[in-house]
Amino acid sequence: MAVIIKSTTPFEGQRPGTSGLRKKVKVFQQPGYLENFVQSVYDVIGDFSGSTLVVGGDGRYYNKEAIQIILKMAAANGFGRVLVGRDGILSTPAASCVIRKYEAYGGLILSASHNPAGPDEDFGIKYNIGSGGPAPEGVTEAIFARTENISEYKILEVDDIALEKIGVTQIGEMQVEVIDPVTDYAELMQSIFDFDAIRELLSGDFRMAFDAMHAVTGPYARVILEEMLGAPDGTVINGIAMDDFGGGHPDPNLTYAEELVDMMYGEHAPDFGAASDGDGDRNMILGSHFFVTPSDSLAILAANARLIPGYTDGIAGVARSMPTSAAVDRVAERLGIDCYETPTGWKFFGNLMDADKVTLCGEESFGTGSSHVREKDGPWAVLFWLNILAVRRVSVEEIVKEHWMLYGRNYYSRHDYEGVDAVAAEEMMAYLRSRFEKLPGNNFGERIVKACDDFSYTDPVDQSVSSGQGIRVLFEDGSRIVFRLSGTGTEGATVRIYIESFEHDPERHGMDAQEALSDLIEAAAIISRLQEFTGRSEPTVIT
Ligand code: G16
Repeated sequence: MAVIIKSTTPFEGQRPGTSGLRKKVKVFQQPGYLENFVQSVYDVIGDFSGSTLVVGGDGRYYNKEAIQIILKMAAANGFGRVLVGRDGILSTPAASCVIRKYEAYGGLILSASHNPAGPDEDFGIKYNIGSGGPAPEGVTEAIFARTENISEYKILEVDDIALEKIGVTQIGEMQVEVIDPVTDYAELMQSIFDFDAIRELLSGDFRMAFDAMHAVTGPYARVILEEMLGAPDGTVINGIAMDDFGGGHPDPNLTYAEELVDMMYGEHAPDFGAASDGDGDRNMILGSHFFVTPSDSLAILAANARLIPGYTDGIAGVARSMPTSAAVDRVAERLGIDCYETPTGWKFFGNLMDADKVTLCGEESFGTGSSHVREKDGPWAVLFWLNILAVRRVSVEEIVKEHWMLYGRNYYSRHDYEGVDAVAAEEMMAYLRSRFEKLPGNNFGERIVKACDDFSYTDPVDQSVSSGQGIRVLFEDGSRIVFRLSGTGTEGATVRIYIESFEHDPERHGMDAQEALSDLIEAAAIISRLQEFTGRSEPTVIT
């Protein structure tokens, strides 16, 4: 078993985006491409010799091949042990859980999250640090800088390692330990939630459905919901994980989780419906004929946290990404705890959680989580809701409507324009920036623009500054429009427009969000000249 040093030259554009490096599978399959990125990670993360690395992915096409490369390179670079999920599987929150539990040096997670999978689709990789969370910007920037001047990588010349069975294999100086992907995570969930109460709920008339979208949460949901909590067989739909996710788009939203949505709005709709995404970090929550926006869900979890065994002592604080609605801010105010507004992307929550400044955090993009791990966590959010329902014994719709009565309703919607010409999208953003001085004072219908800016964040823990995080148009009545370009797409640009207004009057809580926001939606088109720049008049996805 010899360590081979192969000379290589940099590949262009290996800059990790919002959630690591995401590219088409074909890009990753180029000889040396993955190796360059992995070596760049190993080169900049410090002295890990003899320590433990966690490796796993969402099981998408190219997962297995990538893991073999990563393991052989880990051995050649001096790791002492790698913990890898059986068959190379670990959901993103489970990987975070394993990194923390076994005090690993860090982990490599293979996923392109909710993006479709298959030979012509997407693949991705990201490095998580010892706290279990995504590497902070300083580290991802260092990785990127290294990819630009890398000249060689190290790999152990050895046969592929068997990953189908639990057990330990020695390769070179390193141990490869294959672990059950579900066990540690399920134990953590059991330590947070009242499994007896949920079991009792599920044994009565209450009916639920969980859509795993043929992605990584299938095995997790079957073990936790059906085996441990006694939900009837068949509660988990699309539960067989496939390397192309069944040809679908495993993004749990009203557009892509079609089967679940049809069921929840059908004649015999279950009481509770939930879905998770490709790598298990996102969640969508539905009641019978009722959709809970992710922003409302975060606020409701925060307001009800004391009902959950893991949070009976209360929560330290909350955080949300800037484009997420301010619903949780109102809960924080009432609870007398801090609320932080961060840029988009989970990595910004890590420092706040490590410093015990926040317990719960979330994003409008179907991501919710807490300090139990350092990733957003789909099944955790589902169990949180089930635990609340088991205690309160009212419907999802009643919980949400009561919440609005108490706190007011934040009408909210996100419009995505996918596959837009990248140059046109940048030009539109530049145009918007050029209008910062001119817009304040202008009115759009009843609403008057108060201020415009490009969101900038100073991390309260390490004082690092992240600027250019999204253009905000803030109105005098508290409503707002946010424009940003996605950092996770792999084709062209995705323009995201986030629209929000606040309604205190319960008489006006029953509107459809698109209707309630229609004047702001129109204003967004006028302010950005979206159609002129991009040729688009209708969004690809509305949430
Ligand atoms: C999108 C969402 C973000 C989220 C990110 C990563 O980013 O808008 O809120 O943090 O995906 O999510 P995941 O890890 O589930 O892929 P962007 O940059 O495309 O807007």
